[in-house]
Amino acid sequence: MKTQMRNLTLLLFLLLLFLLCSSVLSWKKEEFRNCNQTPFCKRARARNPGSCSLSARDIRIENGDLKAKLLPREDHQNPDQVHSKPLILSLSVNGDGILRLKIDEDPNSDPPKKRFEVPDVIVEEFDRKKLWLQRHSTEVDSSSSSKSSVVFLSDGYEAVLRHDPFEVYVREKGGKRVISLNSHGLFDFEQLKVKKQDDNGDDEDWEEKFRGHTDTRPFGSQSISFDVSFYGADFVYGIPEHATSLALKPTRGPGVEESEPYRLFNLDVFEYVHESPFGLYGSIPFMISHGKSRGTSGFFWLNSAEMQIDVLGAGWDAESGISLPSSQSRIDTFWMSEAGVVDAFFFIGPGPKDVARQYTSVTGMPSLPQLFATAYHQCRWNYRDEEDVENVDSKFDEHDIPYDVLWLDIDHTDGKRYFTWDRVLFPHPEEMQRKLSAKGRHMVTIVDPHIKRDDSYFLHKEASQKGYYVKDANGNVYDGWCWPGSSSYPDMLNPEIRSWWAEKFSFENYVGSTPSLYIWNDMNEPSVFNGPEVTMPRDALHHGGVEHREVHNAYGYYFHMATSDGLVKRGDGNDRPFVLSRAVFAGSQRIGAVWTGDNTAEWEHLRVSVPMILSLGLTGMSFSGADVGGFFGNPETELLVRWYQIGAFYPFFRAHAHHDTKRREPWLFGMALKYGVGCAAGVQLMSFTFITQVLVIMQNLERNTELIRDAIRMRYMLLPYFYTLFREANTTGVPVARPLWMEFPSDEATFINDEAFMVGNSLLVQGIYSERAKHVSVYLPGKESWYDLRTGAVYKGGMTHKLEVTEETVPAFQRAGTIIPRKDRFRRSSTQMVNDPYTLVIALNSSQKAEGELYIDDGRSFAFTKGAYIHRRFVFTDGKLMSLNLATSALGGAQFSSECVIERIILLGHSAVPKIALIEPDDKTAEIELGPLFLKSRRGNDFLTIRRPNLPVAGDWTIKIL
Ligand code: NBV
Repeated sequence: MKTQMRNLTLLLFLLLLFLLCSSVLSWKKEEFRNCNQTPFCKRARARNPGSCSLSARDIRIENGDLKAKLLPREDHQNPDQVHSKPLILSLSVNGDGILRLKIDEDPNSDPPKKRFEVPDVIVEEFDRKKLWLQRHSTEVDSSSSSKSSVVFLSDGYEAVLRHDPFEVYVREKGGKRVISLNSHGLFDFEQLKVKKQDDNGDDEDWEEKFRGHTDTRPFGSQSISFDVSFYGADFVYGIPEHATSLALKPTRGPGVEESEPYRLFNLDVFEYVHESPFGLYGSIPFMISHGKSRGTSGFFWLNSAEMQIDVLGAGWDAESGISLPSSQSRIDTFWMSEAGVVDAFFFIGPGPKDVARQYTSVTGMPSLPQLFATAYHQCRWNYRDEEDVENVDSKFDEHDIPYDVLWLDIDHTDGKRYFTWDRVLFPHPEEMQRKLSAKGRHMVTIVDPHIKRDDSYFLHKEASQKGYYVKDANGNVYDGWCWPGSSSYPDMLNPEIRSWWAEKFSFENYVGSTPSLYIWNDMNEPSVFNGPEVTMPRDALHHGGVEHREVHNAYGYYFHMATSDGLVKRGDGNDRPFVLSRAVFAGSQRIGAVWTGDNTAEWEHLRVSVPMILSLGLTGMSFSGADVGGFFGNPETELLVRWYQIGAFYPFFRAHAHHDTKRREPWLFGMALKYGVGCAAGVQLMSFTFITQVLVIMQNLERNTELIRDAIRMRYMLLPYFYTLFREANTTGVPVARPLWMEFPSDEATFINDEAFMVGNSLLVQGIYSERAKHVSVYLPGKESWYDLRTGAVYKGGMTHKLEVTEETVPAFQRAGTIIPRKDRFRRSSTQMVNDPYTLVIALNSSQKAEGELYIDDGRSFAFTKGAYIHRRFVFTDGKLMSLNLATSALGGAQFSSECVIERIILLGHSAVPKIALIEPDDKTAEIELGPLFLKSRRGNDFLTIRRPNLPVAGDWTIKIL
């Protein structure tokens, strides 16, 4: 009996421990609407192909655009009895082959209000590149006798407006189609209306309820939807933010398991799942198609209302009777939005990098971050107090681990009143920042958009007095619930309010801030705990009578913008801002960085982080990362180490954790993490196995720290390469982290690969996404070889290699034919490495050639925009390496100089064993020896190393290998 009791108690105890230990992670699906619960989505999905009866009429060139009226066909037949209000269509053409299509209500037909067009996204230069169309030609399709108007788009392309039924498409001159809109006749545009007394229209038009929230619609339903087809396409990508694969899976069609459409609606989704089309924190309505036969094209719809997008599986339209005039492979998509106008851009590519350039020529280039921001960030919710900060900071030094930024989450404030400090925990914020700054380190504090409704809080007082808050549907200040309790939200759509907000970051206004302090914007979807779907009601009102539904997806963008402007304005205005934002929209790349929000410490979340970052990069947001280690839950040691190893290659590299998790700074995770929250320890308490395991773990502790240190150091070594890539993104729109197909566009084997990615054009990184993996398959594209980044071992390109997994690193390879600049000395922070010498790693291809670039500037100010930078191209050919100038002097003549030298050149794949290197123009020599790839390499081959050539990094020189 006694034994039974004991067993039972033990069982209960184990059960209790299990419940405590297993983090019951749950995504509260029912809090969010699905398409069926979203009237505009449900209606649109129910429509049949061919249901659009609009045709184009009154076609003319006006102000350099092709204009037309869209009217239902029956109105054309009885022009005397026109009963519909027309829509106005305009097509304009911009340099670089970009077609812009706008469709809106006719201002002459007295719409009850102007529909919302998203301001401040399209960059000014874009409008200046408009081509003024002079004429259009008309052609008649012999089979259907339908007429079309054709305009010039670029040398090889034309834009076509078919009249009846109306359709817009881009084609190669006289030939194959590239992208089309309304080819399936799914276009629909609900015009604004005002409720009349006797209106017996659908109730849903005027009011809708969801989980106890009522959404009033004073102008009725105002949605827009249409189909878009991509020709010669094998896959479509983009439209972040979703936790899903890079190549977007069909959401409906024959043989497709019908799913929700990809939703674009900025939401704070608690504990999101790793494979779902549901909308997360950011929305970028830009889709890219890619295929072997045609290459790449893109479609961007500038619209900030909720959007839902279906990717239609082949054959979805089989019964429609519509056949498109193309034998090419095609992907059809269906776009639905709750409000706004049609303001759409067609990008012709034809290469992936062309599309990146074309999209960023509309929405702006990614800004160039400060150098420190490209290094490693240490974050946690929360570093408790100044002592904690000091302790964490000094431990990094003690363990010889570099880091650049220490982050403070919401609890550093006085009761979640942003721009304040909890003076008990943080009595000396300036001194704390100065201490970090003395080591070249920085601090980031969080500033969220919910303002505590506390009359003694200066920010609330001012915002209320000035009437700067978003209003509810009745015109009263909107009051929602968030961290500080009852809160209101500044109306960031209003430029005046943005500028007021920006002032709050001046050193005088933000008491306790110093020049080394930067900002983190969280919860800016905006997140409202008691709002519908955890956000602001759609009928809330913004500046100019704009309903929240119209601007929702851009609220966070404007908040991010105002914060970033604030950092630019403070001080001398010459310090590049750094603001991390959770919510993003098209154009956010100009403002700052993004991270993928509250992920979980699970292998599948590590896996999905890669396609999420790649999708963001494809749509402009190059500076993106995921919380290393996973925000929720406690990662096992192995997962944490692997996460660091891949995180070191994310463009934005930050470790972060929820306050309920065990501390996991690089030096102290071992035992604690291995045993979760002490569960196993509890069960095995004092047992022999437990004690031996503790001893093993103690040894591992050191090893684990070493592995993380190595991963972080790898990032620091590669900082010159990363910074060069950030500059490339800043001038071309091509992201730092790229899908393989961006570098190998005709290699089909790369099209759905989202487990590996390219960092720039020279590095391929493959993640390890499972526990205790012994082997990993790595596909290395192209005809040339690849060199293992650590060992220099050579692998053939164009095939999949089954490799043994090592604990030291995730597989990473340098592509033959490239040159990577590195800095090999380890310091406390990137700032302290500024004057350190460079190493060049030259990976020769089969023709014994290689090329690479290095970009350097002051890493801090805007002087680079006036030409103060060094930009070199290194070319290795015919046995000599040349350094050529790439900097243009046209920018305004500002200078940047550097005394840094190249102290080591490592040659991989050289076919001979030369002894000496001759440097021109000085006629000096340098020795060539066999040396390791890394100074502290414990193993590996020896490679040709030119020692101490000490070549000026800024100069022109040639070095011959004899
Ligand atoms: O500010 C607290 C957290 C933050 O640490 C995290 O990174 C954000 O994504 N924040 C969300 C709010 C609470 C999340 C449960």
